[in-house]
Amino acid sequence: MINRRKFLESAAALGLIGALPSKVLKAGNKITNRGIKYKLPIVISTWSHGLEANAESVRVLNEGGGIVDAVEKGVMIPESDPNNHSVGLGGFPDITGKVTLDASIMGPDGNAGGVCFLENIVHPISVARKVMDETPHVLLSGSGALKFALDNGFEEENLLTEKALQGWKKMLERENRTPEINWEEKHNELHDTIGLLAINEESDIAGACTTSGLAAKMRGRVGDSPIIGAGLYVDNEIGAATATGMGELVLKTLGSFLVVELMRNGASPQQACEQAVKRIVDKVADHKKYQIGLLALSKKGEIGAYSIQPGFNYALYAEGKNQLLNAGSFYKTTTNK
Ligand code: SD4
Repeated sequence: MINRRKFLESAAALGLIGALPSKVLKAGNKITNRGIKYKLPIVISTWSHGLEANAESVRVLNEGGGIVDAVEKGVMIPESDPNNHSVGLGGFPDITGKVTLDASIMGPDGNAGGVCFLENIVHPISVARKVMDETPHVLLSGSGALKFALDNGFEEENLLTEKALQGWKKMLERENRTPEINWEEKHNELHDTIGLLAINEESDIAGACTTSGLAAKMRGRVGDSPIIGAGLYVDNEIGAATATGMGELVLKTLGSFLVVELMRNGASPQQACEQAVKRIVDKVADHKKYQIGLLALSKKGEIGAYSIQPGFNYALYAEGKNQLLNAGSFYKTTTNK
């Protein structure tokens, strides 16, 4: 469970307290989602930055926008926030001091696009969208992705802010530099990808996922977020899933695809997230060192959320309310200490 004081501090820092329903502010609030079916539309996304992203997605839907526009525009909010050190502008750099970005998007028609190891572009999600809409490919990487972006009118920008640079320097001073992400006491200080799933009134589903990846990662490292089936998966007949946390664990288990396949075989989104986390726990020997959070959304309007460690929260917009909720977790106290 996220520490209440830290949660309130971080929510206050984000200016969200006023927007949060009192339910969220109660320590110990947890939902399991079993059997709850919401009216459409629904938007669900990872971490507290998801509140603003959801609000933007809903705005797009309310104005008659398409479901793919809604997910793209939603995640563009944290991408352009310099105070968010896990996505887009202001992201923590890799070990060489360069910010490198991963993103993917998938629509109800089964089409998908992604970019990885992309530098100097604030909105990798929009480049991923162009890959999806305007090329026969799914994934472009590195200098090829950058060239494609520039050819399509995107402009280069320095993404490394002074604050991110200072935070990165402090990180490098630490003796233990094993990647650590999403632990309850470090929430909002370290790395939080945004994965966002949405379903509109017509029951069409789309998803988007974007990140600067692990802070101080090896040069060239690509995580789960741009890989269709790992960080994001959508099947318009079944539902969608997205992942956050230590990407290597999600890549080894194709987490999002697994969640959707479990739903296809009859699991509810909540059961599917729990079973997929259990799979990671069973199959990945060093999983206790890491955090993974999974979100799922079904065609019927149910949601699921679950993580390995306590401390994973997510933003849910449903039936007119946009709220931050805590996910249940496999371990009830953190296991990396
Ligand atoms: C990655 N999954 O690059 C991302 C990082 C993340 O919350 O999700 N952090 O491995």
